[in-house]
Amino acid sequence: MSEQRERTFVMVKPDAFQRGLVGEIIGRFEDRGLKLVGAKVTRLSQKQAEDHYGEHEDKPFFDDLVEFITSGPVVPMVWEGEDATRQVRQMIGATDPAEAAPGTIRGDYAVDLGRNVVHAADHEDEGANEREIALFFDDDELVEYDFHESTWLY
Ligand code: RTP
Ligand code: MG
Repeated sequence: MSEQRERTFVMVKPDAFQRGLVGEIIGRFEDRGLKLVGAKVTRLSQKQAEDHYGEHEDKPFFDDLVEFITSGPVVPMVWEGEDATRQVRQMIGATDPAEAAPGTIRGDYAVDLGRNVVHAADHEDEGANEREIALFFDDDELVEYDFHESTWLY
């Protein structure tokens, strides 16, 4: 993995399973040309959810957020690419889907602030990727591979 090729943490949320949007959401990142290096289907424990969203523990919406994210399956994933964290945040759109631009994942598939179909690590929080990836994956669950012989495909 070259220095510029970041790994970023992304997670399909339970509402996407309810609405049959799991493949659609994963496909957005694949279509963009990012490289999938880790993924699983799982359901978060209360503790995992509280750790994952620990930065929000004092917010009034924390209990609802934990209840929602533990309400069904999720797909934690790791995507790799140049400037991947910032690119992915742009692709998912604003936190409130009502504010998210059409063309973004939330802007195209969601309307409710509490059910915004996908999570991504915050590109303004430097430790976010490392912390979130470690919460969901062991090192040997992330796969290193090349796309063909190309210098521009990851
Ligand atoms: P996420 O962490 O899930 O990717 O979302 P985000 O970075 O865009 O937004 P963040 O500020 O981290 O908030 C986490 C999730 O909490 C819910 N939320 N509710 N009621 C409210 O004011 C409120 N604010 C945030 C959202 O579902 C958001 O995705
Ligand atoms: Mg966040």
